[in-house]
Amino acid sequence: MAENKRARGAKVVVIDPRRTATAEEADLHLPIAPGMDTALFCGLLVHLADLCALDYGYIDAHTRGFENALAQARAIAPDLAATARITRLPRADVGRFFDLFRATPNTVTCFSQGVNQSAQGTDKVNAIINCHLASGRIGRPGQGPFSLTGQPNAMGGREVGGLANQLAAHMRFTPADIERVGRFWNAPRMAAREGAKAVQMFEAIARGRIKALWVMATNPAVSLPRAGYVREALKTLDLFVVSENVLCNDTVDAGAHVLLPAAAWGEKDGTVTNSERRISRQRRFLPAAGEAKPDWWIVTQVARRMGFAAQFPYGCAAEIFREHAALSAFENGGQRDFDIGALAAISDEGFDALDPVQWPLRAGETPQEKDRRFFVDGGFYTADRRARFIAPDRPAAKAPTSKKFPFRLNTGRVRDQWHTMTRSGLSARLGAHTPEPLVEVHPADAEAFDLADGGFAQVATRWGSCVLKVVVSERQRRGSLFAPIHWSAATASAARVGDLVMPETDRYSGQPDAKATPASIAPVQFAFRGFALTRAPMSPPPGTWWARVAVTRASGLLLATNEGPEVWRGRARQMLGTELAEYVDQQRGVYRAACFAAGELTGCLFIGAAETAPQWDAVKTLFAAQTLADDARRVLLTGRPAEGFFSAGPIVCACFSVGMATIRAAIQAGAASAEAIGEALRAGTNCGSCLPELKRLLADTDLAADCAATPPQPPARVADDRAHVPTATP
Ligand SMILES: Nc1nc2c(c(=O)[nH]1)N[C@H]1C(S)=C(S)[C@@H](COP(=O)(O)OP(=O)(O)OC[C@H]3O[C@@H](n4cnc5c(=O)[nH]c(N)nc54)[C@H](O)[C@@H]3O)O[C@H]1N2
Ligand SMILES: Nc1nc2c(c(=O)[nH]1)N[C@H]1C(S)=C(S)[C@@H](COP(=O)(O)OP(=O)(O)OC[C@H]3O[C@@H](n4cnc5c(=O)[nH]c(N)nc54)[C@H](O)[C@@H]3O)O[C@H]1N2
Ligand SMILES: [Mo]
Repeated sequence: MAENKRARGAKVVVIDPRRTATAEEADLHLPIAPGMDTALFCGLLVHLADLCALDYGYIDAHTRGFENALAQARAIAPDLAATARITRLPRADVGRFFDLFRATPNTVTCFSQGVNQSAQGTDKVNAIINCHLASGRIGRPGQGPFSLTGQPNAMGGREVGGLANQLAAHMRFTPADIERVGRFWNAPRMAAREGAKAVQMFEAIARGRIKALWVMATNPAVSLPRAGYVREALKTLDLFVVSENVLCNDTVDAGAHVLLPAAAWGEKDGTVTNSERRISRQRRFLPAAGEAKPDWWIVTQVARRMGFAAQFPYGCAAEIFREHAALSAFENGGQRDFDIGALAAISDEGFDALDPVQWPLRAGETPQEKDRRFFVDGGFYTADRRARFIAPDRPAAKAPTSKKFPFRLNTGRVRDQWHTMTRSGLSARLGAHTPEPLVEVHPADAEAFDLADGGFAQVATRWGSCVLKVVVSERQRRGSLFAPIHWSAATASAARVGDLVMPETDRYSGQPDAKATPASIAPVQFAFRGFALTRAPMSPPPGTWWARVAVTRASGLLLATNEGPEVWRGRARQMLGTELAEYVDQQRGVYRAACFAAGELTGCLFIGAAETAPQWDAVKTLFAAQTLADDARRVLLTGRPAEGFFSAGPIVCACFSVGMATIRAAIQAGAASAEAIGEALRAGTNCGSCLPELKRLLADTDLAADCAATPPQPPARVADDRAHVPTATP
């Protein structure tokens, strides 16, 4: 997207209550009031209608229900002023967005969880699709509504029917489809209706309606709303099976009776499908660890032992794929979009060599490029082949804020972690960017609620509470809080944000509203801060705030505590080992200890007054070394980098492990643009996701340079994540 903007002048509009890194790259950012997207797109539809910018040819030929949808849009957002008022956006910005959309036929509306994860998610999506249908901007290159599915294989999951409200191969719970799938599989006891969706399912477990559960490749004790309730529900099951890559996570720890070791993505064979319907082979590149087996193999074995050996004869992924392809084509006749019948007889060798292919790929047809584009000439997958305009409901928050819970808690992702961190949390490089669980607060709210940047706060909702590090940021909306979803009981003392999220769901999709729970926030004081580093993961001391961080060749704990140096001194031997070097300064509340074994640093513990919290960047680099030179050992307990050695600071570019201090130094040495930083340090030249941060650093450094007369000395040497230790100090 950034390249399209740079090379061809594409305009990017970001609609997000927060000014995200994506928004910083945009031509226009609309910090919409939470949940009000339906109003914005209703306003847009009205605007397009009033300025005669609709494609009535397309509407008449290929759709139904337009008049009704437009009337409802008018009722919700009659004009620009009303749209601006409901969405709480500046009128001029709404006007600019409407004009841009109207004047740009090649418009794609990409949306993900800010739209979907909402009690009005389906309405929001329909309001967006209505604008594209009404302007005929659908299916042509560069035009269309585009749901960015989040999981790498979210589309593949839908193709195989991995949802409570679908059968396999895009068939539904209609009598004809149930009968068809049953006949194909010779399955006399087909499920006759939709199953419970995720949130409902755990309610059914809590009520004792579901007695056995097999959790595969998801960590619901962390990621579902009201995660504490989910955990309790899991404990009531008669049979609770988990297939996992990892030995423990919050779901396993909730009391799994059976834990099946599953191979991870790089350890198994299969296919994945991306958002443009392109199926790619996923090929194994690592041997499976220990006794781990692919999920398909595990399912096959269980089925055989339940007496279904004849129905589960599979010996490899290709065999399953052929059956999947055959079902997609079974009695299809062009009625169902998902059809890969052309692959139903693919050989094992053909499957192994399969290049990425886009569906539909019907048997006996040579697809033309135009067949690969849906909906340009209608042909929707409804009985009359016409698309339906759906009139949305008036948007309204499902749960009101109150005196007790005056904020809206918005939740989501950070750049360098994946969901519940069971995999990404193991990477030292990724852990360096955002090491602690946090909550973002607008400066005005921070002031009103006595919250300090870098301090701590308790965020509470009707459902639970967390203690998070406070990040005060202009990029946050007033009245909203934002907390990332990644931490769990496995990685932090009190940061499982799923515990806070309300169980309200969209009434059609069942998607939980994870972005708008009423919440409160209050400061939490810790007199002391610190960290511990050990070679093997240690169990955190009770009663302390902690967050676990992967560090090169070590396991890190960031600590915040009201227990003073004396208490920590008493604990150090137990935490680290017996051969300790210590440094104590009672007056200043400082305790530092380092443990060595055979010249190698094996553990350290730093505690200090919160105001002068010890920083671990320098110590971390020393820790990455095999052995420490004498001078490094001497300076270790000072917590400062050894002379001639320089800590790169918090990592900004994760691809090349380039730290903030290194980047600032390069800027001061003359790098005046993100490109120049890239040339000097490679930062930002691979995945590019740190480019917004580089630009922010450039802007900050300009400001600082205006204020400071003498710039700090550039470093003599630059460290990276991979253990540069001052053994050869110049
Ligand atoms: N690094 C990283 N990348 C990931 C993932 C990960 O865990 N880590 N997960 C993947 C998965 S499975 C998914 S589903 C995707 C999700 O991708 P996104 O949907 O981009 O991720 P979220 O962080 O949930 O961000 C949603 C955004 O919606 C905004 N928002 C909140 N409420 C509203 C609202 O009412 N209206 C609008 N317009 N915006 C709102 C939030 O402020 C937030 O910035 O990410 C995928 N990519
Ligand atoms: N508050 C809030 N909650 C959210 C969201 C939000 O934005 N806000 N986002 C929601 C979204 S969009 C998503 S996608 C979910 C994600 O939530 P989850 O799916 O629960 O999170 P993951 O950490 O991806 O969990 C995957 C688990 O499967 C394991 N695993 C990985 N690969 C395999 C495999 O091949 N086989 C097996 N058997 N196991 C494997 C991993 O170790 C991990 O424990 O969170 C949802 N929850
Ligand atoms: Mo997702």
